[in-house]
Amino acid sequence: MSLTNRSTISTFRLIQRYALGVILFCTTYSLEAKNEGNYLEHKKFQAFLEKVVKEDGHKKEDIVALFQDAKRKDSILEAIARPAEKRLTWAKYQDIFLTKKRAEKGIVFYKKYKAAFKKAESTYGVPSEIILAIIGVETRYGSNKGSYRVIDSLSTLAFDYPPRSKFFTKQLQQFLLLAKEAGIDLKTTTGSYAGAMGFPQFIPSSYRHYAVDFDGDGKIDLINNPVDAIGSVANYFNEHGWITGAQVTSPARYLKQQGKTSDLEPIVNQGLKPKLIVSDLTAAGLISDTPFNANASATAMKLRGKQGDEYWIGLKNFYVITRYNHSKLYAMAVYQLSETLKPKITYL
Ligand SMILES: [Ca+2]
Repeated sequence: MSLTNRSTISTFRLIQRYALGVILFCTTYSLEAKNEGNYLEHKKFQAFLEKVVKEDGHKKEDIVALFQDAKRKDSILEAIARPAEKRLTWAKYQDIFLTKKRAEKGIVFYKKYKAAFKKAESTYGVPSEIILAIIGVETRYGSNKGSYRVIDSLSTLAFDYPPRSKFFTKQLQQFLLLAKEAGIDLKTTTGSYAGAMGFPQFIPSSYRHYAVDFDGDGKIDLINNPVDAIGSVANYFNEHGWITGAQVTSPARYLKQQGKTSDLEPIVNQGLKPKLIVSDLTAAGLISDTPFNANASATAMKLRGKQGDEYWIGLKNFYVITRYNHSKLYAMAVYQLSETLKPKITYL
């Protein structure tokens, strides 16, 4: 092979490689532009920018600078499309949240912050085991507070997730205000795929309205301060109507009455709000294992458990737990974890 020929071949190969490189670069770039590009040119961002400058007095250049760095994340869109509460049965859900390990870690966490739990209980009337179970289910007592940058998750959901765009645009607006008030770093703060932050996973609007400075150091910090988190969860429950000392839920049995053809379907799983009263459920053949006041507001649930269908009657306090996360599986996991923890922390 002559030098000339070799040189021609290598030039050809170089061109080939270059062309391939250009194609690869363009493909990668266009994918990145779609998946990870910033939001400055996005129509919804521009409307948002006008709004927050006008309503909240932010400087336009500050917001633009911040969003130069905000990225759309497809993993966030995938996560919100299939939340655990919608795709899992109760049998599967309990395997995740009601483990021995989660209960054991809860006892360790309680011991460490016992004084704060006691104070939260006496200040807000919410039992320690409920506060503890919330923090346990949300973040395994602060060991998993979420790794998405909040600015990315809220931008992605506000600007690129039409079904919840309105809600997350509001959360994004709240996040900017929260940063000013609580000294949160807008660029580095991380949380869940839905922008929930800290030990108790408060979304920005909840953080602004329900978080409290429970250790009195002059700062409200749910991200690094477990004491503020404990007080804030209790305050959230108190503000949502937790009734001190009242029951939460009870398993029930379905006794089909002779001669009656109707079944329970029209009354079970009819939303989270307790719209019926206990005597309505009794009349339909759903009998609580625990004695309840016949006039108490109640909701009837049927869950697919490990041994087949389970019936439960939820009272007002069960509904209050669902104000934290609008799911009966979530509230049931919190309740059952709290019941496991209760006898173990009572005499600590
Ligand atoms: Ca504090």
